[in-house]
Amino acid sequence: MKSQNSFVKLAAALIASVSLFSLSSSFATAADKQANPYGLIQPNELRVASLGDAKPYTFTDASGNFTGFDVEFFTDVAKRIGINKVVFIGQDFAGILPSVANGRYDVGVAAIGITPARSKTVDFSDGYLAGYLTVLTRKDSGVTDVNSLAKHRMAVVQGTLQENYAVQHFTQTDLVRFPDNNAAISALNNGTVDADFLDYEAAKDYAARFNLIHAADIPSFDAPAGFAIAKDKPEFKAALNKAIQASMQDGTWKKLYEKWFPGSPMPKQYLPKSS
Ligand code: SNW
Repeated sequence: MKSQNSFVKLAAALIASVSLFSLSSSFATAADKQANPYGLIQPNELRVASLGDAKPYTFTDASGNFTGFDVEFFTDVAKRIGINKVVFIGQDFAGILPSVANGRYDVGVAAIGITPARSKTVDFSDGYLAGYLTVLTRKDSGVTDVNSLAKHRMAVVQGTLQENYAVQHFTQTDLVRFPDNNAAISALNNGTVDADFLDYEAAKDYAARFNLIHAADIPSFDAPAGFAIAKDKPEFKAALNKAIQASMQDGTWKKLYEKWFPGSPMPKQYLPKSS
């Protein structure tokens, strides 16, 4: 009898302590949620994987600060969700999505096209840019359009939609893979390759700087750029989307677009509904 009694007491004590423990841990998660509702690495800061050489989307200026359309637009979006500290860190493009997926960064911002394949690794915000992929070339290269690309060497940055597209559509072209835009454009300028396949606005910038020409502009509207975040962060994703829509509706997106992409056609879906 006695031993049964103490067993009951022990069991009761155990149950009490377990439920106390789970109570306190559910308090802790509720408090965490309040202090860090979006599940960020640091609650009041956004750590952003980006690119230092994708002007005018994202690049570093003469003093090493990140700037460009994506940088200013994301900084505006961050402010709208109450975060003023946004830290951009330059990566190779191919490293961005894996490191966002494994939690080294809160978000990836670099004109990253939303595709079903990439959506297996990360989640994306709503789209905020839709444009073209450009084959850029020298005037003396012999490349004048997509048909004359055969037998020529063309640069692509590893992991980009351009690499994918070229593998599928330019099967007679010798692809030369580079880690970043700087290396790819140097190869074009020094004659190691005859073309460089990159985003339209970056191509436009290089064309003006180095006297290069667009041999082809290929629509990529089915893969609009979005902000990449780790999977299973519905609160973070919803907050980003709400802020993106607010920035588009009050004309901020439009103002930044005109600043960074002067003369480029503006996708209507991102303009204020009233206009
Ligand atoms: O798919 C396009 C989109 O329509 C818009 O023009 C912005 O660029 C894209 O997202 C394609 N960007 C490439 C990619 O996602 C390369 C990104 C980069 O070089 N930073 O692979």
